[in-house]
Amino acid sequence: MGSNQENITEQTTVVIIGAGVSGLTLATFLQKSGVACVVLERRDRAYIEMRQRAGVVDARGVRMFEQWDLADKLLFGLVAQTIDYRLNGAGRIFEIVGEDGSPSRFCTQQMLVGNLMKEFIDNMAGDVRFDIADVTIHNEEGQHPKITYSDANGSHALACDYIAGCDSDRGVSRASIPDGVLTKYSHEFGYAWLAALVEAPVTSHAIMGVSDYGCVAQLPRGPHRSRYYLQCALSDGPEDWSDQRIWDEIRLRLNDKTIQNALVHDKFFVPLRSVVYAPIQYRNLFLVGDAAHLVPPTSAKGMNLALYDVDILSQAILRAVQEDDTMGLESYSDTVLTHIWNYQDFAVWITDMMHDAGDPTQRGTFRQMIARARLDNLFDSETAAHLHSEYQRGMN
Ligand code: RFL
Repeated sequence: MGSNQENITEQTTVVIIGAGVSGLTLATFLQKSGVACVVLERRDRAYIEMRQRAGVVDARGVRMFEQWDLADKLLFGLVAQTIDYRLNGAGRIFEIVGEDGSPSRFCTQQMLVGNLMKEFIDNMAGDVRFDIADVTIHNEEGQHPKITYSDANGSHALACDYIAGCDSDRGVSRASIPDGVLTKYSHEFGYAWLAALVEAPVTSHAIMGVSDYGCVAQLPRGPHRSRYYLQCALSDGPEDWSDQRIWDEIRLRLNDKTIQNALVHDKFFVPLRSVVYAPIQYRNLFLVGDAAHLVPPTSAKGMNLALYDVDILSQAILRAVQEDDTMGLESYSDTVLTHIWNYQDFAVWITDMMHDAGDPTQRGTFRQMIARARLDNLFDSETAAHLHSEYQRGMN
């Protein structure tokens, strides 16, 4: 399309902004159902296929892909996800399964996104426009929405019925909603996590450990890589954390002197926060995934919450387009937010417990003793372990 065509407005049913995990999943479901859609992405394909993030698709997400007959194409490795909670080196392993006992699947976000690209673009001839800029949403009352954007060939316009804002926390979708429409609910935990991607063989389970030195987590990220997370101060930066210090702290916090140093591929710092926006729809624009809500990485669920949103939104769009029934779209925000608040409850509970039980400088020794009592209960009592499972199952 050349710049001489900038006055031509193309037509589609759904414009999806963002080709991350939620945008590509939604696009694949719509395309498979015969609903026309265009995905607009500011990065190039190679960059997106390299982006390292989540590691596990939960039981609910697995069922969703199975229902679309896509699980075998998109997800690899069938494993029941287990998580090993430790206090000063000792603890208990929990199995995390769906309410019907169905397992989650080990599949990194990177693998899932790569497979979605192959399915949507290469197999289904889906339309993703990479490297675009200046996305602007025109979503006026009583008018058909329109998206304008530019690329190397000039500026373009796309008219559509619905817009899916899958462009994460800093995208243009949420920012296009006028002031005063959305309420932002947020909670800052007061500390950060250093995230370090290391060359270390995965264990059969994820680990969440806490000791007097602070909290540490280890999550599988492919056959030979793990992501370690280490609680640190909000003000910490790379100069405070040499590779040697990372390994020393991992050994201390897991109370395991046998862990060997390995190559650290990258490290960055993530402040721990929970955020929910409400409502997550405005006229014909629907916010999805990180554009609508953030959970702290402690809960390892951001990608799975994004997949939940896609499940609800794709069904609602199909009902609207194929049956002229917009009820699902009208209740999209309420349906998703009920699920999100339940999950935020779990995320705050687990994050507080795992951090308070360690270094008491953040919230004091009283909170530390309460958190340790909770962890002991979790390890010792079937009731508390059951409560944990119920929390998890409620999310499935
Ligand atoms: P994504 O995947 O970030 O995709 C958003 C896409 O939108 C594009 N974009 C734009 N495109 C066009 N115009 C604009 N103006 C645009 N602005 C942005 C971006 O380039 C991108 O391609 O968001 P989505 O789809 O909402 O998915 C959310 C998940 O990616 C996120 O919740 C998870 O990665 C969170 N997360 C984890 N989730 C889990 O379930 N388990 C985990 O173990 C887990 N670990 C993590 C994580 C997130 C991390 N980051 C981001 C700090 C570990 C890390 C390190």
